[in-house]
Amino acid sequence: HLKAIIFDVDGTLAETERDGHRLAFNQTFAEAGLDWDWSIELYGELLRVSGGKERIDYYIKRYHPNGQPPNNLDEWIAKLHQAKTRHYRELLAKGDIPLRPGVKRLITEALGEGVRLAIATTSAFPNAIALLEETLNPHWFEVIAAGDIVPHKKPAPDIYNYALEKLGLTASDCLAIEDSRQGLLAARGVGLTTIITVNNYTKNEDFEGAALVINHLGEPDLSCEAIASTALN
Ligand code: XBP
Ligand code: MG
Repeated sequence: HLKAIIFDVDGTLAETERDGHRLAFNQTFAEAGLDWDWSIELYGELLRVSGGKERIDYYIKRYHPNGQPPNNLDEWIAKLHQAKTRHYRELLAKGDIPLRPGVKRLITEALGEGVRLAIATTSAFPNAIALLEETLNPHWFEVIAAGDIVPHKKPAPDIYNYALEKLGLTASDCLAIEDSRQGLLAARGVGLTTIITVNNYTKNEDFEGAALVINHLGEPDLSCEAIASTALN
């Protein structure tokens, strides 16, 4: 019997990466006078590092290894990342980043059936909240586990551990919905049955261990009950 669904945010609830996070990073770089510009293609590689601050750090070390790093690199990155969060929220407020197909239907149905909802994301907390405010309702989610609330980001299982603990449930009562291999590894790391909805950035990844891999949740016969029975059996 399914008690809760734990949703990833980026790439799962909405296609936030290419025209959301990526653009916000680029706007931030331009504003800071940096000539860094993350193309759609390069961003695909950078997405392998989850977490915005971690991604910037990786990019600097990989693509500008001979640059003059500021005295306190971590602090400098954290400041840059704060500006990025501001830009990202401004992009979201324009309403150009809609939910993926079937997301709202599944969530509404789950709520109607008393299935509890939670979020487990690598993204910064203000970003997750902003997306939920724009598209759904943050209050529908009992637990919003995000960003730096745990020390290790996906593919580490920490964020899912945290969410399960806060829900007071064990993995066998719940289902995770993810879009990436990083997310799958994190969810499987705590033993969660996981459904993958792929997107352009993740469609060629290895999803070994997923209970179900689909294009999106918009199939009419993918009711909450059907999903639960496919995945939990
Ligand atoms: C999302 C991420 C995040 C976002 C950027 O991964 O990797 O880093 O790209 O968000 P997932 P922040 O969908 O697996 O949670 O800049 O706020 O970190
Ligand atoms: Mg994701």
